[in-house]
Amino acid sequence: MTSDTVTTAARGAEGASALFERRFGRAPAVIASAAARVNLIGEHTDYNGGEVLPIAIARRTYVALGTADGSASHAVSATEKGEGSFDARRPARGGGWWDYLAGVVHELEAAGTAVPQLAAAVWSDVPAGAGLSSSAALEVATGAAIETLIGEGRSLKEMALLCQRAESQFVGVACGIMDQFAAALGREGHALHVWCDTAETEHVPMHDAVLIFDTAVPRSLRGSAFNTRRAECDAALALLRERDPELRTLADAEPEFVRQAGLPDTLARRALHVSEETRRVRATVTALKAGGSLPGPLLLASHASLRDLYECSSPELDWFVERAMKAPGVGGARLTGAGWGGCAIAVGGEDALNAAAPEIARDYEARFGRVPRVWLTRAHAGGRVDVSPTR
Ligand code: NG1
Repeated sequence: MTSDTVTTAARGAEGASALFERRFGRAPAVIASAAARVNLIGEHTDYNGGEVLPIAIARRTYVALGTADGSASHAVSATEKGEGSFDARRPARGGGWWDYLAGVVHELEAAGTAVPQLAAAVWSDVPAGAGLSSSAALEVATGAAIETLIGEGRSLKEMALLCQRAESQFVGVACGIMDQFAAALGREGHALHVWCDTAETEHVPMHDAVLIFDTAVPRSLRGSAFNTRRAECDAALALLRERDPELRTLADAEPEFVRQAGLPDTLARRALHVSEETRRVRATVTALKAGGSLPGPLLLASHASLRDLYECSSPELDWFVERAMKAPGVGGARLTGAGWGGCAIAVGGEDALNAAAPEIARDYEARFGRVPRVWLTRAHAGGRVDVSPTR
């Protein structure tokens, strides 16, 4: 993995720089990058004030940047079609991939930072739509590049918070803070423990290899079902507050309190998942801090809860978890991300995962007629500046 990562880093910065030169006829002033992420445990807890434990992975998005003359900013991408343009003074949503860049500029302007017109070139090896948060990687890389260009001294954490506002308010995807935090604050050899209610974070040693398995099932239900779950969680919290007006978040509710609250069945199941999943994050963090590996049983319990209580799994994701657990040396597996298709993970020894991956992929294709995508990763660095301006 290490040599792969080095190659990717060199290719990414060079790719962004070469694209910039081709389009704009000069070298970029700055290049910054941010990572894709995968969540180890803590699913559907971020928007309920709970805890999450993602890692940044060895797939990255690079943004090469300079200032532009004239009254418009321009953006090109090595992977996305179409050239974007927007006015950095008054960015408006256009429906294109460059909305993520325009959104970051919009939030910077809203925070009182005057952003000059920009020229931007994007290079990425993060697959879009696979549940690896390609949008957060693009936002954070953009934010880090602009910050380096204009030098207002914002930290990566402040930038991640600003990027989350860009995604939820400008682009209009009501996400929590997990994705941008992982893309920005991930650290090699560590998972990122995030308290989503206070935005506090800590790095927890995590040296396990993680197999990411993309079921290649389009997440067509995801948007509407995700919103339904959010509404159910809000409704459950409102009812629990009738019994305990002091209850701050759904994640704060103890499992026993949820069980005895007499909530309507569906709301009780959603609330119990959020409550227990947050406590599974804490138990996982404790195990990692004690020098252990990711505890397989907790990952399996998380999956069972997502399947039975939160009802966001799919036949393909359930099949993967069951099949992965039959492979020698695999210690745990679960769906990751919102569910309803998308990705799952398995953990265990690197050799075991390497041996299991092609066999599982072959069986999956035979069973479902879809070709999965599979990556083996470890915890990598989040946001960083790859090339700074020479002042
Ligand atoms: P995915 O499905 O990986 O995009 C979504 C949310 C996360 C979190 C998880 C569920 C977006 C952009 N991201 O992740 O914030 O809520 O679901 O744990 O909606």
